[in-house]
This record gives sequence, structure tokens and C-alpha cells, in this order.
Amino acid sequence: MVVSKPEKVEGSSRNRTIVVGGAQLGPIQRADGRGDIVKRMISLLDEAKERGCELVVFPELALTTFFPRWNYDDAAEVDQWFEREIPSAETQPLFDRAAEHGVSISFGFAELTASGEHFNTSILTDDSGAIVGRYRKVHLPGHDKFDPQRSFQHLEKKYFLPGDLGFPVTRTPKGILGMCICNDRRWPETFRVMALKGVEMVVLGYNTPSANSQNPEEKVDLRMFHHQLVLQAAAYQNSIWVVAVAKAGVEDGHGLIGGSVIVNPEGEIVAQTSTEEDELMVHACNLDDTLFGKQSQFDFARHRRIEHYGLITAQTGVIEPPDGSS
Ligand code: CDT
Repeated sequence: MVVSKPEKVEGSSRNRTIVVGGAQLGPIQRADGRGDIVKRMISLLDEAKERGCELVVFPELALTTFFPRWNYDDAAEVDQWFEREIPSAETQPLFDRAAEHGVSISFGFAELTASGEHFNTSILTDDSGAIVGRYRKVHLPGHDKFDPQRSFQHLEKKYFLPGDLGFPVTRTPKGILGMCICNDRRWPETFRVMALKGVEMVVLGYNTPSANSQNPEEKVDLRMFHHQLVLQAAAYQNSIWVVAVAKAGVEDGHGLIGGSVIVNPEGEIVAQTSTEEDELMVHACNLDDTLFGKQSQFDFARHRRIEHYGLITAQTGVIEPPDGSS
């Protein structure tokens, strides 16, 4: 029997493979200085260059401990964790090394703008170290004031404003890249909005506690399952690459999951870390692998039925049907 080859997908003659490094960071303690963290990031960047990486992705809030677990009321104490400029004197060496290697980087940090606004931000550079993309976290988890009921705090809603840039994507010489940050990955809208702009790879960093501060019964295995589930679903449902990178390990007694992964457009995990330390995972990601899904099952223009999606943007919470309706 002759099995016919699948039709060649449009655009597949170009080589659009990006060798991506996911540079997981181990824990950062409150007492650790930014200079030491930048040295750790540069060491991962050097390894990434040796292993052929063209893009290296670091975690959310890569320059500091995950400070929203601590309750501060003094503005100066809060602001110690924020960057007033990027690159800064302390982070310039990272940008310089990236430029020297000709490698693009993406990393997260707490951003304090000139007008005094606080955001949970990530940036993307080109291979000369110039910033070509900026994203400010939209879905801020947790709560906005000290909560004595929780076993530890998650005060992102106290310290950050919701991102004001939407979900931008950046056209790079290889393809269209987007960013999101940690909790954003649990919301399908995050990826769909970027996919509607043609995104081919979404990179993200995360700090995910190993425990649920409101449910001591919830085990780390379930938390890891949810983490992988949302990434694999997002990759498959949008036919995109997803690169997700942890800050992992025990920070001042508080555990963060590892489990950094690269997921292909079929939703399969193709690379992952195995420790909760500084660790690099590498995969050659062909952006043309997105084409088949984008031209078949997830050809949005042919199959989406937007006339039925209005509620997605019209309301946030649930409104149930009235009693007695069928
Ligand atoms: N950093 C971050 O967004 N962490 C969240 C934990 C939410 S628990 C209040 C996450 O989704 O992993």
C-alpha cells in the first residue's frame, strides 16, 4: 500500500529552527545580592552559548527572591526589590555577555517606572543585547493585604499593578515570539490572544510554591501536574512552542517547584530539567513545526465561532442561570 505523504505545509522550506536554552535558577535567598545572581545567570548563559543556544530564557523575578511571600508596609522596604532601570549597573554585565555571545535573552524582574508604577515585568532582547520586547504580568495571583489564614503570603496584588501592555508579540528575524509570566499560563486567554497575533513561541518564567498556602492537603505532584497540563494544553490548542522556566528550590524555608519544560506544538514535552538548582535545558525548536496545526485543526480563521465568545470579554465572574430555568 502506498501511503501518501502529508501535503507540504506553506512556508516549510525556510529553516526557522531556534536553539533555545531554558535557564532554570535554583533558590535565591533574601540576603543574596543582585551581583551574585547576575553571575549565576552569566554562568548559565556561557553554558548555553557552548551548547549552541540562540535564545536563553530565565525565570520570573530572576534577580531576587520571590519577595511577595513577605508582608511589607514600608514603601522603601518594598522598593528594595524593584529595578528603576534595565539594564542597571548591576545587570549590565548580563546584557554585555549576551551581546558578546550574540544570544537573545529573556528574564523577569520587578519594574519601578519613572512615574512610580510597579509591575511584574519581563523583557526580550535581540542578539545585540537591545531590548525588543517588554511584557507586564496581567494575571496577578494572590491577595492585596496580609492574610493571617494562609500558611504563607502571596502579596502580588499588593505590590504590583496589573500589566498595562496587553499581550504584545515581537517579530524577530526567526519568527514571532511572545512572553507571559507564571500565573498567566493558567489562563487560556493569555495564549489565545497572542496566537491571534501569529505567535509561534511563548516564553515564560515562574515562581510556583510547592505548597498551597490555603490547602495543606494539596500535594506537590498535583501542583506539578497542573503546571504541565496548562502548558501542554496551551501549546497544542494554539499550535505553538512554549518554553517555561522555573525559579526552584527552597528560598528562606519556602519551596518552589522546578519542572522547567519546553513543549512542542503537539503539546509534547521535549525537554525538561531534573533538579531544583541552576540548570540549563536545551532544545532545537523549529518554528515551522507550528504550521501544520495552524493550517488544520487550529486554523482559527476557518474554525473559530466568535459570535459565541462574547461573554469571554463581557464578564469576569460567573453568572448562573436563574432558578427553575432549563
Ligand atoms: N508567581 C506566580 O504567579 N505564582 C502563582 C502561584 C499562585 S498561588 C497564589 C502560580 O500560578 O504559579
